[in-house]
Amino acid sequence: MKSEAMQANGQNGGSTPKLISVLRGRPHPRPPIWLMRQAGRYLPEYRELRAKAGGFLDLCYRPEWAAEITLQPIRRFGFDAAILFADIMMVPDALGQTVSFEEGVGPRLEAMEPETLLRKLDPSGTGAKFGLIYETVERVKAGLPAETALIGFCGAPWTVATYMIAGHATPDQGPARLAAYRDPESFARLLDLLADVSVDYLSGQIRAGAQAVQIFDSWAGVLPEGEFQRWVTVPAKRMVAGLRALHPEVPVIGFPRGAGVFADGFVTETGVDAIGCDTVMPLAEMQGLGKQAAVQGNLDPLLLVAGGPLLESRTHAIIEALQTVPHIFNLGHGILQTTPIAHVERLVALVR
Ligand code: 1CP
Repeated sequence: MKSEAMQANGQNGGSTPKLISVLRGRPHPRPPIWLMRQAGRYLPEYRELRAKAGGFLDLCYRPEWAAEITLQPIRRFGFDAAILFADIMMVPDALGQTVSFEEGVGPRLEAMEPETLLRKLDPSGTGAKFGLIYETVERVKAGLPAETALIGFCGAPWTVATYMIAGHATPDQGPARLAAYRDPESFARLLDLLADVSVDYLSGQIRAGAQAVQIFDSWAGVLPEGEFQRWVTVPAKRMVAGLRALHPEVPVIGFPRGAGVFADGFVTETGVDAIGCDTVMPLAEMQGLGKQAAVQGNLDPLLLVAGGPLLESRTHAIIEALQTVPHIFNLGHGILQTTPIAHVERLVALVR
């Protein structure tokens, strides 16, 4: 499957995957499809490997396992893109904050105020852990068909900071919002640090073979106007500029979940190549955004669990509405653990 040329230039031997050409602004009659969180617990082959690993972090830091998990949904469904198997918590973990994963719940971090984090974090010590992730990317790349794009990713500074400050997810991310109101200067310095480390991390993923990158801002939607600008748009702009300077050819997908009416300004100001759209974004809005950037989303993950005629009609509606703009078929948020595999198979068949 791997060719010399593909290894040598990281461009799949000259043939551009459909997903990459859409990210560069070319609409396609049958949109490329991948699903956020496409590797994971809804797959029996994931659960099997997961049971063998000591913990979730062990899985992320074992390149041969992480690469295998990244490839599992590609083998099963033939998606147009693979996304690196890792987590947005790699960055705080590599910076030296204590991170663990609670079974069936999610990340647990040692909660700290921004000022304490700035004193304790060590950006010079990330190399060893990031190196393991880059090795995963190299392994995936070597096992991926030329037509399948490889997407690298990281969390956006705001979303990562919400976990670093509260120690876990809270319904409205109150602890981070409060910290930002109380000490905006320290908060800004923390986000700048996260943005710069994340650019370095994504750049390493790109050098290892990632052909596009996605920045997950899962908690963008809890911020008022001024704060959205300062903590979501400004850091994304800084990251896009940093990445462009290093890798001008590599498309950047922004995913400011819950951006709503701020989505348009986000695209214009950050210069992202594509915007991920959540489940509540109207298709008419996506059509408008699609004049400036590629659009990705926004099927409701619960509708994929339900399946049936509504899944079929909604899938057709999304594809039809976005036919004339560069569009990547995806969910509006990560796939749910209870999703029947047959529904994913049906979705891929419908889109194709
Ligand atoms: O126990 C397990 O097996 C772990 C479940 C799991 C998985 C499969 C977690 C814990 N993370 C992941 C992988 C992961 N996380 C990927 C892999 C690639 C793929 O898409 O296949 C990606 C892209 C992420 C990104 C991620 N992690 C986000 C952003 C996207 C989103 O869903 O909003 C967030 C917020 C996280 C934190 C996280 N990690 C894991 C969980 C359960 C959570 C969310 C918990 C919460 O709501 O706070």
